[in-house]
Amino acid sequence: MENLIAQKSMAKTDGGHDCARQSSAFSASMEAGSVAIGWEPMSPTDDLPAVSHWKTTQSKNRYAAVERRENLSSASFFSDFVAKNRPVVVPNALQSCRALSCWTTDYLHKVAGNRTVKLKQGLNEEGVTGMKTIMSRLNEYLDCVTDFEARLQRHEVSAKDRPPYLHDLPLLSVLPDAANDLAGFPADYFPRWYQADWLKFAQFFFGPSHSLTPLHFDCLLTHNLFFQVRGRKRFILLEHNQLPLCYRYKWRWCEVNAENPDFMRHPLYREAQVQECTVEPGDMLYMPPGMLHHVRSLECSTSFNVDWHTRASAIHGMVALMRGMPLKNVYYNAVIALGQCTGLSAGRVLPWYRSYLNYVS
Ligand SMILES: O=C(O)CCC(=O)C(=O)O
Ligand SMILES: [Fe+2]
Repeated sequence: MENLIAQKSMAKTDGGHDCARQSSAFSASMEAGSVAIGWEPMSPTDDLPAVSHWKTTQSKNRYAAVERRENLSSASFFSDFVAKNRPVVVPNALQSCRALSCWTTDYLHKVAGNRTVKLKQGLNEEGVTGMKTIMSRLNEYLDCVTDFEARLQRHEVSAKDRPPYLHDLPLLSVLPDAANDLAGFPADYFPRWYQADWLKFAQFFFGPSHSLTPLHFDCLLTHNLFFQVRGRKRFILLEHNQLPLCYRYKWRWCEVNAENPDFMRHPLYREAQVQECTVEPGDMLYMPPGMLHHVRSLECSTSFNVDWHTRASAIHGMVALMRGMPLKNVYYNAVIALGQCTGLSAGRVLPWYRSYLNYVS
C-alpha cells in the first residue's frame, strides 16, 4: 500500500493523470471487501538500479545470439530445431494476425476491463521467494500500468516502482475471443495433436516496462513457443545441461541473476554458456524442453506462449520424477502422454490438464 500512497502524494504535486484515483479506488474496494488489492513497492535493494543506468548497461548484446530464421517452414522447424533441442527466433511469425495491431491497452480495457485477474508481485532479481499473487480488476491494473509508463518517461519513477505482472494466465480467460484476432496464426508449428485446440493451451502475459521473470526452466519440461505481440522482451537463455552451474531451488528456479551475475556468490556460473535474444512484436521464440530463461520486458509488453509436448518429451517429463520433479507435474505430463499415445484428442484430455494452466509454482 505504501507504493500507492507514494504515488498518491506524487500525484498531488504534479496534478496530472495518475494512480491517485485508482489508489483510492483500490483502498475503497478493499474496505468494501472486494477482490482488488493494492500493491506494495519492492524493497529498495531489490531489482534494478535507476532506469537510465539500466538502459545503458542492459541493452548491450553481451551473449551469443540465438539463431533467427525468417520464413522458417514447419518441416525445417521440427527437423532443424525441435529434433536438435536448439532455440530459434522466427521474426514476424504473427504477421498476418490482427492481434498485432489490435491488442492495445484500449482494446484490453474495452473487451476485458471488467474481468478480475490474478497478478504476480515481487518477481524480481532476488528470485521468487517473496512473490505474492493479488487480484485486481483488469481496467484498474491497466490504468496503473499506463500511469507508470508515463511517469517512467518523465523519470519520476524507476524500475522498482513498477506495478505487478499479469503473468501466465490462460489466454482465453482474459480474451475469450482471441481466436478471431489470431486468424492466420501458424498452428503447424505445433505437433498435429495440438493443432485444433492449441489456443486452449495458450497463456497470456501483460506487464509494464522492466517486468522480470527470473531464471528458471518450464516446470513440466515442455517445449515452449513464445509469441511477442507488443513491446520487446529480452531473453537470456542457457541449455538445460547448464543447470548445475545455476544454483537451482524449488525444482525450477535458479538463484543466479542472469543480467548481473554475482560470481562471488555463484562461482560456478562463471563457466556457464549463455545465449540471448530480443523478441519484437510479431516474433516467435522456440525454447526446447528444460531451457533456462530469464526474461525482461524492455517496454510495456504483451505476449502469449504455449507449452507443448511431443510423445517423447511427455514421457521424459514423467521420468523426471527421479530428478525431483514434483508429483503434481508428473501427473500433468502423464495426462499429455496418455492423450498422445492413445489418440485421445487434446480437447478431450484438457479437463484433467486445465488446473496446470492456472497453477502458480
Ligand atoms: O515473458 C515472461 O516474462 C516469461 C516467459 C516464460 O517464462 C515462458 O514463456 O515460459
Ligand atoms: Fe518459462
